[in-house]
Formats: sequence, C-alpha cells, structure tokens
Amino acid sequence: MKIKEIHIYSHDLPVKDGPYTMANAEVWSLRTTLVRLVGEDGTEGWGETCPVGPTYAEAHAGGAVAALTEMAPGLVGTEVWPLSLQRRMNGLLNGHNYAKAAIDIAAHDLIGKKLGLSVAQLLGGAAVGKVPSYYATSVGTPDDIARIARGKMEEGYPRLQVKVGGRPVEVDIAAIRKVWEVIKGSGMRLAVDANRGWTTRDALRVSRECPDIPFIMEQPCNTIEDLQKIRPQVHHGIYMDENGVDLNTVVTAAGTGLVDGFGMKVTRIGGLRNFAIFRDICAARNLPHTCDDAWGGDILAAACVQAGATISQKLCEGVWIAAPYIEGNYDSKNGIRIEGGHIALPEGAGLGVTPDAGVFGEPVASF
Ligand code: 0XW
Ligand code: MG
Repeated sequence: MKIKEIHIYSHDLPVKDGPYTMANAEVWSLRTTLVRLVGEDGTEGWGETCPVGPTYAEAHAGGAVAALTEMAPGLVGTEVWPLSLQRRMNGLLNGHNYAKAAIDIAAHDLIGKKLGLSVAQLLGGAAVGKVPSYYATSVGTPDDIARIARGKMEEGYPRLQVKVGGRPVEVDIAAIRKVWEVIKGSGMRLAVDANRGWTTRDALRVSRECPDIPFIMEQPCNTIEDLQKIRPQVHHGIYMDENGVDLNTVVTAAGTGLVDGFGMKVTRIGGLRNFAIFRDICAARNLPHTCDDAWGGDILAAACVQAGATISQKLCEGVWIAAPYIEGNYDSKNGIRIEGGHIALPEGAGLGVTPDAGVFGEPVASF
C-alpha cells in the first residue's frame, strides 16, 4: 500500500482551568499538529504530535510542522509499512522523533483501518480491554495538591503523579507529606515528578527526609549524569522520563540498571513501532513504565490507549492522556474518555477514533 497524499493541520488546545504548571513551564494553550495520510485506495489514517510547550523537551509546535513539511514530499508514493516508512524518514531528516511519530501513528491507523484490525492488534495484541490511567497534578500548594489527591483517589485513579520543582524544596517535601497522609493505605501509588527541576542536592534531601513514603522519583534532575550521581544514594526508585529520548538511551539505562522504570511518551520515542520495541526492552528487564504523551487530543489519546493495552499488566504504570485538561473531543462519538480512573480501549479498526469532518479547518500544508 502506497501513500497518495499527506495533509498537515494545526489546532489549538486551550488548557482547561489553566495554566498547567511544571518545574520549568507554565502552559495556557497548546498547539497540536495533525497528519492525515491517504493511501492509494483512499483509506485514511490520522496521526498527531503535541509538545507541551517549547521548554519541556527539545520539541515545539513550529518544529513539528517544519519537520513534517521537510519530509512529506519524499514520503508521497512510498510504502506505508512502519519499518519501511521509518527508514525512509531517517533518510530524509536526522532526529526529530516527535514529528516522525505523527506519520508513524497515522500509518498504523491507516493499516488497521484497511485490514479491519485495531492498532493494539497490530502491536501484538491487547492484554486488557481497559487500561489504568493516572492523574498528574500541576505544581501547587501542599493543601491544594492534597485536596486534588483525595478527589482523584475517590474517583478511582490507581496512581497519582505529583508535580514538584521550581520552588524551595521544603515546599515540595510538605506537599509529598500532605498527599501521603491522604492516600496512605488506599493502594493508590505515588510518583513524584520534578520534570528535571531538582538539583542532585534537592533530590538527595527529599529522599533522605521522606524514607517512610514509598513514592518513585520521576526525572528528578536534568541529566543522565545527575541520575548516575544520585542513584547509589537515594532510598526511592528512580524513573527516567525526559532523558529517554531514543531507543539507544533506553537500552543503556535499562541494561546498566540506572533506573527502576520509565515514564515514556509515544511521540518522544518516535511513534508506535518504537514504543512497542521499548515495551519489549522493559519486559526483558522487568521494568515498569507508563504509556503517555506530553499532551494532545483524541488521536494521541487513542494511540496511547492502544499501545498501553499491549503492556503486560504487572509492568503497566498507567496511560496518561491530556483529556482532563481539554474541553471536548475531536471524535464526538467515539472520543477517548477517562471513567473511574481507567480508559476503555475504543472499539473499531485502527486507532478506533476518527475526527469529525472539518474539526481542524483547512490543512496548513498538503502534499
Ligand atoms: C504528566 N505528563 C505525562 C504530562 C505532561 O506533559 C508532563 C508529563 C510528565 O510525566 O512529565
Ligand atoms: Mg514525567
């Protein structure tokens, strides 16, 4: 099956009750980029990539459109199969995994829709019909975050991610303690995500002062070298998120025992094909991980749920989607929704969602 047309769209997603605050970023609205691939028989597939602002990762909305525009002319007329497509994209542009991911996701959707198979089936088969999600807070006051923790625990979320960093570490410690007072004994698991915002000094202090609280530290510091420095000194598990920029980094982190798990983004690792490889590397080393993206609407949410459903239950730390921070859905009928802290795998072929006609307006570029 060859690619006949590629259309690129831009769309704004205002943050519900914004801003969303992390150690290094405060975002009010995110610009997402969508790709519509049309196969030679007219079958269509959708992809999406949506960096959470320009400082979270080495990715930004304008970069996604530019990278896709650079590659698209060289992709029209080529085979849609994900491995061939990946090699072709690598021959057209170095790096820019997050933009290539939108093409990869669209290719999986198109192939699934053509064959009548779900993307989860294409990735090896779903292990569950409903994936656990987790709630990620903003950076906030200890009282506010503890109140949110109670609400999300009562909603049925099995896991909470508390954002910290970008302020005195004493306040982070107070927030962790207040949240633990609320969720202790409930079975709700806790991740503390500093989004690269702590120094090694801060991370060591938090671990030293909270030895009784069984949270995992997600991406506490900025670099891999920082993680290596704190690794032998902390009482808590360390998960890598932002530093896991490609499969090479993941193989080394998993193979050397640098981390106890990962927060992983489908687009950062290059799309669904690379995510499935990442999933299998983690399974080989018995490492738990999430299946998320940085932000995005129904297309990315569906991609994360489809891929997340293929993770073995004991290693799945949850699927995060931006739905709680977004108004409405692209697909008004089958759009992805979180219920009781879990997300049902959509029915139907491919991603299981199709944007309503005209929802993104005219393409910003067509090839
Ligand atoms: C909680 N997330 C999955 C959403 C934001 O993009 C940040 C991210 C993370 O874990 O770093
Ligand atoms: Mg994270």
